[in-house]
Amino acid sequence: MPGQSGGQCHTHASAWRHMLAGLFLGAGAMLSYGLYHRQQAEQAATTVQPVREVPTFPVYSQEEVAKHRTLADGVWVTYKGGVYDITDFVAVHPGGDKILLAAGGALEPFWALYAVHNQEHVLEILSGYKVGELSPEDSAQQAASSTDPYSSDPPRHPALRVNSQKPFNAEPPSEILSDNYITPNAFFFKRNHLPVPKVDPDTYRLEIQGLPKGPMSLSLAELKSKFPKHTVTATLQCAGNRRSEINQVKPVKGLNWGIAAISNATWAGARLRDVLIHAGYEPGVKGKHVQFEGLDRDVTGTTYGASIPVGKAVSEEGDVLLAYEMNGEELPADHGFPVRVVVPGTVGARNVKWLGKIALSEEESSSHWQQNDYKGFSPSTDWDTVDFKSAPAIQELPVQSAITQPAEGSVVERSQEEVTIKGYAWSGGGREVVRVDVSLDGGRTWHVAELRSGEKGQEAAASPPPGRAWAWKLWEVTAPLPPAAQELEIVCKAVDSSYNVQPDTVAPIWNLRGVLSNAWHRVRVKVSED
Ligand SMILES: Nc1nc2c(c(=O)[nH]1)N[C@H]1C(S)=C(S)[C@@H](COP(=O)(O)O)O[C@H]1N2
Ligand SMILES: [Mo]
Repeated sequence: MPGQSGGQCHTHASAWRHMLAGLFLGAGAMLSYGLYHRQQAEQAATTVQPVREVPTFPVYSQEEVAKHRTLADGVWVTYKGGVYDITDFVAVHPGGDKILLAAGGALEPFWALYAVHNQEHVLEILSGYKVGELSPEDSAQQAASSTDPYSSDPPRHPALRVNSQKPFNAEPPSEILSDNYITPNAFFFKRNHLPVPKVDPDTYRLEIQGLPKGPMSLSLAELKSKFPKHTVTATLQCAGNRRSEINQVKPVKGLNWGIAAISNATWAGARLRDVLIHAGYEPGVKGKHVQFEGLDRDVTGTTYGASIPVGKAVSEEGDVLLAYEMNGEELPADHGFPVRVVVPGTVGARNVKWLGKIALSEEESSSHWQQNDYKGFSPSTDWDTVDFKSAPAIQELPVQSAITQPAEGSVVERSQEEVTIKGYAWSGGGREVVRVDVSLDGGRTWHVAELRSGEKGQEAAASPPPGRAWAWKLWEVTAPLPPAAQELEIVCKAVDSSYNVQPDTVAPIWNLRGVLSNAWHRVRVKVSED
């Protein structure tokens, strides 16, 4: 299994289930192995430290631990001064063989990267494999050297709702989301699979491969000076936006995003098309996909990666950018400094941050996130039957809308006589949202909302060119309170320029990864009689 990043914590979760099953199946063998080890440990304990109290463990030096790096020699690891023989655990480790990377040394640096391990039941499992104590000198030295790979992550705004601290994943409170047509950088949702890499803009090079003019690279200064600066306002949405609603139907793996894993920014940079042409691209050049690699890496050195169809990459109307600015500022660290790909109309996952490499290829990116994640499946597909090869990678996203105000569970005063509803609407592939319908009675009757494409009072004069509506619309409607209602079920649904509509309920679009969640958004509020 490739990189176990935060994004795959989900993968871990089910893997844990598989592992537990494995534990049961292998319980007999393991139990006897465990007993054998305990005897060994006890024998060793008596030789090293002839004391009566149990349990005592023998003391090992780091050098001794380091001799156990293979299944043949036994796989030992240390954690907080304890020594563990996890030879038998390797086969059932949810993250597979990667556990061997820690063999002969400390778990801390790995667990720091994959925070999914920091749970009580994981420690419990580990404690069953304890065979010794690490010598105090080696233990102290380890504590000093095991650094947190997330320690150089940038500071973040305290208003963000954090879904995961390491790697950092957060969304703005939904009320804030619709306050601005252009989401301020600090509030723009953040979705990182790995630690934020530190990139020196002076030595940065963008590698370009698979094009007629041969492998080449560009410095940041060249990217800025050799190619015209192009500006695009585009909404970015994570495939997992609104996963929490999918979770309510039946739990899935993944970050429990609310409705705000979506934001809108004005990006500026070089057009990917111009850079590809600079590298020799012309019609007829072989290659179906443009692959991207990030500079963020997991412990094995595997980088984040994704790809898009070449047609999107080279199209003049595709507006794909190698962006170095976000809302008039240099790209913030969390959003890909110094350069990220912005693929308007396409799922967040393909908008690769901290861009290190571009390659034209006959194949899609081989990365985990292109091959085994970010795909949609039938509600009947589960983790035992799923075949990731059977579904295409998500690229253009479906039509979406959600209510940002009022909040779920809030109270509307009867004496106000009316209620104002606000939200956002967007569709993938450059399809413009042409209408948003809002209901106060669960979808029996509807009001048509007013749409806007700019900050209040400074709306865009003209619609975007057909097929290039990359930015969301904010919408608002004020409707009379239904006379007798004590509770309102507020619903919104959007229609795009292809007359695509949102499904009315979540259950029929449930999928095991909880992606593509775009059912009618529903918010319940109480009407108070004052
Ligand atoms: N290099 C790199 N690029 C990445 C990611 C990542 O973890 N590493 N996450 C992807 C995902 S899944 C999303 S939704 C968007 C989020 O972009 P943002 O953090 O700027 O909102 O970045 C994408 N690009
Ligand atoms: Mo995402």
